[in-house]
Amino acid sequence: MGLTAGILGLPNVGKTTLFNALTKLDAPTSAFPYTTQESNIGAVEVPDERLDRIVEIVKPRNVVRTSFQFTDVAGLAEGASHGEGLGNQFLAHIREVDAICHVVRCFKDDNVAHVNGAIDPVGDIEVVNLELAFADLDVIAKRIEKIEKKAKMKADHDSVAEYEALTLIKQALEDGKMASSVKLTDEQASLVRNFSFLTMKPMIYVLNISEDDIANADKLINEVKKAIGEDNKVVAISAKIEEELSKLSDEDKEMFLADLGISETSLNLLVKETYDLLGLQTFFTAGEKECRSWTFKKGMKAPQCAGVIHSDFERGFIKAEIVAYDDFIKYGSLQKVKEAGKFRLEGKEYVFQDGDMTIFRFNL
Ligand SMILES: Nc1nc2c(ncn2[C@@H]2O[C@H](COP(=O)(O)OP(=O)(O)O)[C@@H](O)[C@H]2O)c(=O)[nH]1
Ligand SMILES: [Mg+2]
Repeated sequence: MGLTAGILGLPNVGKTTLFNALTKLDAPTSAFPYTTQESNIGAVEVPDERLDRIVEIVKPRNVVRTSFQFTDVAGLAEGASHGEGLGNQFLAHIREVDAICHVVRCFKDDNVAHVNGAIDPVGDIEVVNLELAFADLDVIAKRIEKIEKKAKMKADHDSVAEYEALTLIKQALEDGKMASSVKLTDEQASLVRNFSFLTMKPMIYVLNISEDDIANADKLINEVKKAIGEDNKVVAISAKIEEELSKLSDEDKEMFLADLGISETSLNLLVKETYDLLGLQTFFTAGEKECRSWTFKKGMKAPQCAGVIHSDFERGFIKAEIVAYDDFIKYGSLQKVKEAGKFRLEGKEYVFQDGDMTIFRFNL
């Protein structure tokens, strides 16, 4: 699918630690700022209990889980928009990501330097978001300079509409809001899309908490939401624990989680939320040879979804045989679903739904 979620935040907040936990890779972390000079990129498997249930029923010889990409973006600092830290290079990397996991340091550790001296999650969030806003304002100022004259003379429709959109976004940013809060018409949105505004990207806040605070996670989340707005997505995670967990076998991990009295790690929750933030959904193929989850973008039609598996499937697409996941579980086998009349044959215009189980019919 080519979409990537960027991990972003001040230095030494645990971004690379989180990246390692997510990808099970081993990128270097350190107690000193700016260790990550080059962005780390890795794939993350999407946990899905539905696939687990399908596997229990079908008992295939092989199981493959879909994945998507995370990027651990190198070095943001206060002043990045003026060239501090890795400066502009950093901002260019952020422009390329499709959603942002904004990591915020909540853990205390005297051995790990805090760039601003003290633990202050809400203050840090403001610092980072302000840098993103400055970068966007910079882009807007340059563009407005170029098109203002044309727009004011009402020379052509597009520049008038673009000017209006940019002015709206500029105003929001100057009021301390994100570009994503601005309601644009479809036309305006498409005119400003190419600027890839940083504050327009969907964002989830990841509070990196101490092990001792796991029990208090909800309280912390609520405090942060109260300060930055209730409609923001916020999760709490202990990156360090998650990194340790990611190195355990599934069996040991389950025991560890049982000890903590939880069934799912917050890491899984973060992966699912980010997947959703990117507008991604899942369909399944379920054969005796292999059961597999596949990723598609919300709104994709049947031939495009076939193309996710293989470009030949898209080119030669005829029909998609579809069974909804809930029906499959309810009736217990494909045969019984068919007998109950819940099996569908869909054509080119069918918009795939999250959880569809499918077999593509194609002709080459
Ligand atoms: N105590 C504690 N240390 C952490 C945690 N997460 C990261 N660290 C440590 O903080 C330092 C910076 O982490 P790193 O992932 O490199 O931060 P980055 O600069 O944001 O990529 C490393 O020494 C990590 O081991 C945590 O949850 N608790
Ligand atoms: Mg790092």
